[in-house]
Amino acid sequence: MNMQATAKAHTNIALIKYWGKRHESLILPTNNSLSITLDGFYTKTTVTFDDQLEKDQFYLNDEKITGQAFERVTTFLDLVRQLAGRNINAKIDSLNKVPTAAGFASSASGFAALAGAAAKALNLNLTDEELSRLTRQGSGSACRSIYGGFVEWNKGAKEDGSDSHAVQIAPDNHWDVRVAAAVVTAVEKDVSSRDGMKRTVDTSVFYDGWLNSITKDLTDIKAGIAARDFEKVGEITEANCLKMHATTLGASPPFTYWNDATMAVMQVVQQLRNTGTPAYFTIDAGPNVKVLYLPENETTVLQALKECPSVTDVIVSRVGQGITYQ
Ligand code: 2P0
Repeated sequence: MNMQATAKAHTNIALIKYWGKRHESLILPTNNSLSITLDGFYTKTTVTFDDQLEKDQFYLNDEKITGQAFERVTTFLDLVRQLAGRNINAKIDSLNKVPTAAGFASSASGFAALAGAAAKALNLNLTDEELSRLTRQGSGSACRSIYGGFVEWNKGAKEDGSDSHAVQIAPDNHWDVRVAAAVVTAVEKDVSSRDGMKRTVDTSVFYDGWLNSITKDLTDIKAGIAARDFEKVGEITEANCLKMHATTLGASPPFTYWNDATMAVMQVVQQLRNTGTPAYFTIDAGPNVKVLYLPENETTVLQALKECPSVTDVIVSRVGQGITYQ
């Protein structure tokens, strides 16, 4: 017997960051987060369940993957098999159109596409909400990539995680904001986001301050998105990013994802604002900077970023769609 499905999911950029878990293996977050799904970067995955296979096989961009990355994928598939009540191995073929050098977590689009394809291949008929909840257990930020547009991940309150999933707050055609990824380095980060957020939760003297600021940031940014108020959304996005990164400096041992190139791009964005161009930055668990701007300022923003000596590449994304199947 041979059951196959293909799904495509885009990556996302958080405006209000997910930064910390209250449960490690269920991947339950300490705070709600809010993201934009991006059209530029995606993972397309075909999952083929085949009772002739002795174990799972995982190919990423035609390369056979073993070790920790394989284990994470096969452990996640176990969850899907359990839901379907099937004990059958699978071949996973993933095509990743996410330039890891651009600092976008491929785990978001990767686990969303994997969850969607695996669930469909096993005829689970999940709603988007059920799929988001399942996807969350592969990688937290991936639960937001099930939906297009502007997306909030509700942290939920239940111990079993049944109320922790993403919801769409506005569709992709609600507002044409753009995100430019300014690539500053291709060097692998030395603290993974998973380890970084754990160290922060466990030790940062600033973590309570971070958590206490989330409710207001979320309320305000959702009002800003509804009203398409770019300056409001940009200011909250940038401040939320700075607060998240401040928590790493208060951890023990302290760490930062920034380098001098990161700071140089932050200054370019500040300079753009000083000269009348609204643009705001956000940064994830790595040194690259993503810049939010409006279409009418695209030429000015891209030129300023490209002129920055620390920037090696600039990649533009628009607001993207949720998961699709082929
Ligand atoms: C986010 N990040 O909201 C935040 C901001 C990084 C900084 O979600 O452990 O790969 O698989 O749940 O989702 C990156 O963490 O972590 C992340 P796991 P994930 O986008």
